Amino acid sequence: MSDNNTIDVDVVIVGAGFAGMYQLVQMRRAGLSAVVLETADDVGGTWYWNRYPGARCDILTVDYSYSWDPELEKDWIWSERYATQPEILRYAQFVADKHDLRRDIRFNTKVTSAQWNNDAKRWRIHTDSGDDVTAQFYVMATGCLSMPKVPDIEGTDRFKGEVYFTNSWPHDGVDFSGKRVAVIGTGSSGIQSIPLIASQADQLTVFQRTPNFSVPAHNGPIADERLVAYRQDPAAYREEARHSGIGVPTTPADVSALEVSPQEREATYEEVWRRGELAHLLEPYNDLRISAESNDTIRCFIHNKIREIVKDPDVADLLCPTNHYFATKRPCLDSGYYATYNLPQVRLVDLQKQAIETITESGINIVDSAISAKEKTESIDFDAIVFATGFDAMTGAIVGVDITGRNDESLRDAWAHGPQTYLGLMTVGFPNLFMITGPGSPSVLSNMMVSIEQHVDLITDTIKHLRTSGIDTIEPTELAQRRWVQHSNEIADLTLLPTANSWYMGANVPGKPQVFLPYPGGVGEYRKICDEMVVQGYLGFTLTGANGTQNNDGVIRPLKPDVQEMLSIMAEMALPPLETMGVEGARAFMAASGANMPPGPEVGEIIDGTLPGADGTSLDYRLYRPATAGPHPMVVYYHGGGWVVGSATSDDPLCRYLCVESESIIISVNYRHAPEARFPAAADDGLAAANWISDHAEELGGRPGQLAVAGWSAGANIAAVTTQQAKLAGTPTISGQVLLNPVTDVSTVRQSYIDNAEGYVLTTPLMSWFCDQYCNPADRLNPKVSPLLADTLSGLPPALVITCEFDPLRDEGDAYAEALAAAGVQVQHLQCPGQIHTAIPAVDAMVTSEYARAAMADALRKFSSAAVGH
Ligand code: N01
Repeated sequence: MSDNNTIDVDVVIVGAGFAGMYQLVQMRRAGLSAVVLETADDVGGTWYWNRYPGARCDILTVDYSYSWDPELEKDWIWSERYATQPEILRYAQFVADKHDLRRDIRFNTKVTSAQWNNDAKRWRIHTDSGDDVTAQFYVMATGCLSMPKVPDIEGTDRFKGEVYFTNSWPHDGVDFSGKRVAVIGTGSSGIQSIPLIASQADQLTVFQRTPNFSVPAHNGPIADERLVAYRQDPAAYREEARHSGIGVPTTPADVSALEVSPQEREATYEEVWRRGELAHLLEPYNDLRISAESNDTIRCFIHNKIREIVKDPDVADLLCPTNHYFATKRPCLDSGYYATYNLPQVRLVDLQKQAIETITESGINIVDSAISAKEKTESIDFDAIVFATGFDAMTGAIVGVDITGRNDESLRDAWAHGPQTYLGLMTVGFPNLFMITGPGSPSVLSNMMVSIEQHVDLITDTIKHLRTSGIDTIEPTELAQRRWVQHSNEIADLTLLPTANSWYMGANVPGKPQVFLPYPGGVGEYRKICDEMVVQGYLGFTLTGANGTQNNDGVIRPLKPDVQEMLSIMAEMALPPLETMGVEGARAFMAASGANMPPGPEVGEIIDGTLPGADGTSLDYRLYRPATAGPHPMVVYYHGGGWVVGSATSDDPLCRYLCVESESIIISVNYRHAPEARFPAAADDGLAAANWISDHAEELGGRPGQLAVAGWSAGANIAAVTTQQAKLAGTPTISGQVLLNPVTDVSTVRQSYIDNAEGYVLTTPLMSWFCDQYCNPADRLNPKVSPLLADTLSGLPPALVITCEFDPLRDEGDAYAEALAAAGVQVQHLQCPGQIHTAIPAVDAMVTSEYARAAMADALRKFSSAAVGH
């Protein structure tokens, strides 16, 4: 204690729930002085406040237990599968007693504000007791669902009867016998409490704004099979949980819900319904989180269950969630919830049809939503109103404290448009402030106990590292934080999660920015990311100490999530490099793997034909015609494949996409391949094909004078060369060029050949092999293979040049775009961060590159309309 009202410690921890308690243990173990500040008069956090009837865990309590004290595994035996709130609170108290935690916890102490002192490199925390704490490290262990949502119903203060909030329930309980009770809200708290309140009350009216999915808990003794796995080797069991998806040992499925018969699916859903575990509900199929069609199968299954249980079909209908997919809002676990609506004293008011107009002194007035909002239709009197209306989740408790960081910036302002964090752990501008299970970490999408322990261990190891390395402060970099937020959102966007108005999105609190709050990539993957961050020297953090500043700026997951997933699958397949397969082997392999790609959209018509190449060889083409009335603008498309592999049909999905989205005829033309026909055969065929198509525009259904070229990789090389050759020859007239990952300089020496040499499908050795197959060293300076080396690029048609960050060809594509622009050519240059060479043609498979495909189609439309104008 430095003066009467201030204590100085190494670490201040806010909150004495499971997170704060374990953080205190770890700080003591590390030999650091720590104090915990807690508003309540005892430990327990969530389990201290949420004492409503029926409050229980919705993760098996055997999983929802600390793993850091192996003795606890023996000392504490849960009485049920899902322990009740009093039992979980007793567990927290038992741990506090066993480890004598209370001596370092200041109860009845609410933190009001906190300021970072940049000179002292310490935090000063103010409390409502008047005491201040200063500390080098400040840990917010305030929980994700601890700040009650402010009631947003007109007249809430007017009611003269009893008012209860599920999230701050009276300690002595409530007796609803003989009373007329209203419950507002049908989230987990409402769904757990409603059956018990109904069993006491004279009348119960439930006000439901959104029906929720709920599954029966089938509570009782813990299933033997689960206990066997756990008791055999508790440490291994816990370790499996740490590397799982949601922090509970489960076996991920590898089959889609749509790949099995309806009978098999039904039987599987019956089985998971019977098991009564949320963790297993999304487990049976691998696409319930990402495919609307698959999710519909489980949605319908639960609807049918509700209709089986609830006798009144109209009420059953109201209870069936139809405006969101299963698990896009947090699903609930219940004990007799749906059957409660069969009781004569229970009434369900659907707030989609009838709105709460106001709460009055004696009850609630509801109006029919279909009539004028002011027209009162019914007034219901109550003795008690229970608000089960939820929380300002994930951010509420953190910004509820007035936190001021470096540069006097307030955290509230910094997060005005949604929380900005690196790994959900720290935030820029707030040195040495850690959040346990903060926004941007798996947190509420996981077994909280597993996520809490991982964060506490990480924070502890970090503080120990700083101490032993003479480092005073740690803070994320802007880049690391921005890209983490983006990465987390990109994963969410691959799922159905952001489609619901959920508290995961902040949608339940009026005015709250709507962004997806937790990290949806799973606890195992998240743990791996955090471990890699540490191994890479605290990548994404700036560390400052007496010896200066280490700026470890960087991005921990630079690849787009779907690209990364695809690369992991390919890595598991351990395929031999393409260049080792021989020419015929490579061609056969590419043809076979192309057949497994999603087919792309339907087009109006496909015609296969032939046209003469430069030496008269017959070249295949495939014409894709839009379904709309023609004639259409035309695009000559050149496929990728390093001048060695591929065909007129090998980029079929992309050609279909471009046809539909740009409303153009796409003619994918083959060209002679190397090594049988070496340079300049492919280049000459490219020009010959463009001329032939231009000459036959009308008979092909195209509009004469509206001819663009497009290509991917070596095909983009041919497209670029064709525009140059056409300009020199004066024919054909080309309205624009779309160059996707173009080869523009076959010297293969640029930095991107070093940066992206291996691991991103197109490798530097493969590219060298392609070049060797196609041309001699002496040819490589020829602009017909290295269009970047042309004497001049001026006068070429407008271009869209797309390059990908993790592509050996990146730098030569970038250089071509810059050279075109320097030569006065109209260029749109799209650099795609986190993408690889093969991502953009993968229509319907690689979602994060959709914008680049859309840009290609958009450019083609613009080229043709400019050509019309011309
Ligand atoms: O809160 P909620 P909760 N007028 O936000 C409705 C965890 N938890 O306390 O969906 C009318 O889920 C609101 O309607 P809508 C668990 O993670 C765990 O129940 O926004 N209605 C919704 O129906 C859970 O998800 C356990 O349209 C209004 C309800 O109130 C999280 O805590 C137990 C309204 C709020 O549901 C939150 O659960 C309990 C208004 N003005 C909680 N405002 C376990 O089992 C809101 N609503 C471990």
